[in-house]
Amino acid sequence: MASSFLRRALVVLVLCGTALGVPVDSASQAVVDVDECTSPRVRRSWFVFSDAEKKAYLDAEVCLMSTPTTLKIRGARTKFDDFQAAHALKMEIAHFVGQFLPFHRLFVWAHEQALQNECGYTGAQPFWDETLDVGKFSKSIVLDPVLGFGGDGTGPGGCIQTGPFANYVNPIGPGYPINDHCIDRQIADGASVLAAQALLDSCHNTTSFLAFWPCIEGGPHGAGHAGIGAEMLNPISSPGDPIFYLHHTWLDRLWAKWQLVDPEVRLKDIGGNNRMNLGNWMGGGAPAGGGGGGGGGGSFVPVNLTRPWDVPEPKVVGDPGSNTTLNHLIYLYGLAPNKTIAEVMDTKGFLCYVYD
Ligand SMILES: [Cu+2]
Repeated sequence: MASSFLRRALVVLVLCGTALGVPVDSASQAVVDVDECTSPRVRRSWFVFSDAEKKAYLDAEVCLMSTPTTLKIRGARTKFDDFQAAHALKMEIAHFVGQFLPFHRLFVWAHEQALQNECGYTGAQPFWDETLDVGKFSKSIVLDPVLGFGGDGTGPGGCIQTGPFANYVNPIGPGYPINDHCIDRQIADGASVLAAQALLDSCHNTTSFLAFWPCIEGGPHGAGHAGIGAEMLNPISSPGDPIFYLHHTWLDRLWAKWQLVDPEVRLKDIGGNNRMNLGNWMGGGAPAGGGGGGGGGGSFVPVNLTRPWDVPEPKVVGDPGSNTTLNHLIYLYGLAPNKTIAEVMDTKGFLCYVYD
């Protein structure tokens, strides 16, 4: 009882301390119970979804796309856009940094919550088992024109022409600019080879977070972004393609599986730099593994990473120095309550899900 009170008090304390300089919504001021997870949701592969389950998920995403934004994060018109907008604002401290995996874990969770709370979705967030599509993303059932995310982009704008998202007008991107455009893709089957099981195994066999995280970010992460291409390959605006969430849930699953090999140690193992070295993208290359955080892989496209005047430099909050610790605060501009990395280390904490 006392320790539970202490944990809650700490959460409140952390939140109050972050009001300075960090966008904090009213929901994040609430005291959050970090202990309750009696029946975790089970996240399953898209490949085992029934047709009805696929349709329910796609319908819910379309619903987010047709629900006006309430957060009004830079450039956003819809609740779907809010996620893309928040990702753009946070880009500089969310990739090639220690919070890469924890940040995207909370981000995907917030999206799953939005599907459920805003659009009545009753399932859990599915993932894309990319090992089944290595080297042949273009033929994946995930891209089915009816019960999937639609196919490759075609024509001058590279717009997707099929599927439930074909007519979506995306107001953000590519990159930081606020620009109406379609969801575009440029599938690169060659780049998707980084999703290979052998590469995943080599990541899974690492024994420290500082080895595991770059292994995932460089290879399997790059595979999904570069394999789908165009919007997905843009490190700032990639959540403009809804397939982003299946890809990042897949990466989150890899992390969760790795953590469960030695939970005593790995549910507390975190580290890394807090700010990325922009040169990782500017130089046209990718770090360890050759994939790149949505910016590398086999078809690198130079991306302008210079923040425009109306995008403030994202602040690092919670760490005493320049390295990522469990106290690092993950904030999502109101998409979800602010959380420390410590709070998202275990998917069976307040996040309350497990993987199939
Ligand atoms: Cu990202």
